[in-house]
Amino acid sequence: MGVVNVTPDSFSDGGAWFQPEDALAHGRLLLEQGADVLDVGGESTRPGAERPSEAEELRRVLPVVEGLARLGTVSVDTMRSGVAAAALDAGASLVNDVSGGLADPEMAALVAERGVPFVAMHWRGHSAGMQDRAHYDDVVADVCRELRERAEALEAAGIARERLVLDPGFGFAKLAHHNWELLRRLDAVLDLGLPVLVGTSRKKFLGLVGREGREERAPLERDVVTAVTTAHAARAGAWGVRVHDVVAAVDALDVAEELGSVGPR
Ligand code: PMM
Repeated sequence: MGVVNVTPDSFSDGGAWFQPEDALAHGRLLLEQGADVLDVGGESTRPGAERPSEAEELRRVLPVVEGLARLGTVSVDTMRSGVAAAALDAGASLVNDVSGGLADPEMAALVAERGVPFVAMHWRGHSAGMQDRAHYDDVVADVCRELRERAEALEAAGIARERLVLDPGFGFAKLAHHNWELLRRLDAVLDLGLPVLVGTSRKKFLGLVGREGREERAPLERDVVTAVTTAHAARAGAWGVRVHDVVAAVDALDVAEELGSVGPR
């Protein structure tokens, strides 16, 4: 899954594809590089970010979804049912909601009605205050329990189980050691029995790894470490990885495939 952020302020590629024509060109390139899905989002979820209005989010994502859906499979990365509905009308074929349906009480019903796949990420609150919620007894057990409860609630709201994908939410209400613990024990998330999406790409904990006492890697310098986590996620049996650098991800998946325990792409 290649990331197309149509935002002025994403931590990972802030502003680079904010103009629709730039986002379209970028999405086209990611497809050529081997992305199976393009994830188009108009709201930055970096820690501390303020939310755009719904009108602004629609203005950002709709032309890009419409253009890219002509070229390939598009998911819309949104927490708003109104944005999801408009993006599905514009050609998107799945919804990626970092709040797993918690941010908007209408989201689950909309997705159920449209019968599209839904990525439900582990989430504990909006970005402005989320790092204050990074408290766990056992991060793996707690995230798995919260994801299982979310999946049950989404099913109860009418989303077919076979359309659900779960995501442990790397970097969302999690400190570096929480992210590593989840990555180390991805098998526990997979044991929930649903496909798992992994989104580690360019996140802060990858900027910090091995850098004690030194400056962290800048976001654009995190693609090699991201690729290593991609190979790990694939070998563990993840359904997908959400990445900025598709070339590196394809290389990592080729290595993972050669090493075994991952099916052919
Ligand atoms: N991370 C970001 C945005 N959307 N969606 C899913 N399912 N999983 C993630 O980990 C995730 C996401 C934030 O990263 P970005 O600002 O680089 O897009």
